Amino acid sequence: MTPVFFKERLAALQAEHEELLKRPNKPSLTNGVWTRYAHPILTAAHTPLFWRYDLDEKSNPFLMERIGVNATLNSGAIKWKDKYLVVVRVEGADRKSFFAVAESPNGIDNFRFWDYPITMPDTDDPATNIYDMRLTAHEDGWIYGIFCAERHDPAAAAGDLSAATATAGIARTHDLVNWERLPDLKSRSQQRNVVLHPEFVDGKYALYTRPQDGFIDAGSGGGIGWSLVDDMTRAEVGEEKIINLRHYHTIKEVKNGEGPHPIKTPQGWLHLAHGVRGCASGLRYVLYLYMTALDDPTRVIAEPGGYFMAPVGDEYIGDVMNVLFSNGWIADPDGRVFIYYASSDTRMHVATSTVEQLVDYCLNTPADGLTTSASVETLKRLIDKNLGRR
Ligand code: M1P
Repeated sequence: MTPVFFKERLAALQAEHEELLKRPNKPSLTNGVWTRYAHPILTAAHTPLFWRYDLDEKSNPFLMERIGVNATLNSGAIKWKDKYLVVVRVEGADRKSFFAVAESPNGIDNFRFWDYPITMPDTDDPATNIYDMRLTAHEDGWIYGIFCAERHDPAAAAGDLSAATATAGIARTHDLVNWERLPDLKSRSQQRNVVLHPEFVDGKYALYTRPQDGFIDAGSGGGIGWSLVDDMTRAEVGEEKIINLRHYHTIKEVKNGEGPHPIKTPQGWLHLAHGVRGCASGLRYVLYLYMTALDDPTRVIAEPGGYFMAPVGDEYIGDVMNVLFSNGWIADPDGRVFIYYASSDTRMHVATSTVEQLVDYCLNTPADGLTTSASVETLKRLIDKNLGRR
């Protein structure tokens, strides 16, 4: 029996989808450093209907969803032909992630996916899953995408179907449609959160790395690393220097990782990263900022104590609770910064700020003194200063 409601239901679905895509986004919350917006910029429901439904009444008389989308998360970002583009990690109901481009005219709403997802060529050793692309328009003229390529661990014990390995996959493009896949990054350790610095350093490509002992465990290798590479077509991590360390009883006690590539400012390179700590309810992922010197991007010149952004309200809830993660931001020539972040591995948001605000935040926020006593002394200094001004 062919239900009579096919056309009505399709029209209703299309109207609802269009309303969601066109929904204006308004500022909702600010702390003087960032401004959050009322709505996520992308959810699973934003993906095109023609990705999820067979729109042919004959082959899909019940207008069932045929291909489920579970989440839209950790997205790389780039300004491209005056549009704000995000390369979204789209996760299907089958748990496989893939990359798809969505674009917006203003960076805060009206994001729309391009018709087709990215066809990322495989290497000779195909990955099971790929995700979390960092985009870098490098001064060599290419746009590079570096992402995590995940495979079942060949050393896993028989029957262990969850042990995996994380490797940095590398690809490059001139148009974000056609991608040339390069060999995966060679490294002694597993690697996730690898990011290409936008400029040559000493005539070499520079990578932010995140050496880790296992798929989840950063272990002894934890910290954001730095390594120079001669050739991106056969990239290999040689000497690896940890430039941003983890510390006991901080927001990055368990692990940390570089977000998007740093923004160049007159005062130094501005970095966005995530820090992870453990608690009774699991891991807690927050975002933090730090700055490094222009003449030596490995030398930290400022690092505010604590987090820059942590989950708020609905952001706590999702597939992986208590997580903010960012691997994309865009700095406009006028100084506005669009920070694209995912909450709880489920949906994408934007927060806005300016280079001036973010640098002020980095240079004038007290560093983490690493003990309660140091924190209290820092607080007392501010109180002393403020009491005469009440
Ligand atoms: O689930 C939170 C995040 O966990 C991993 O990040 P990291 O390696 O830094 O701990 C990644 O799987 C990331 O995609 C995910 O958002």
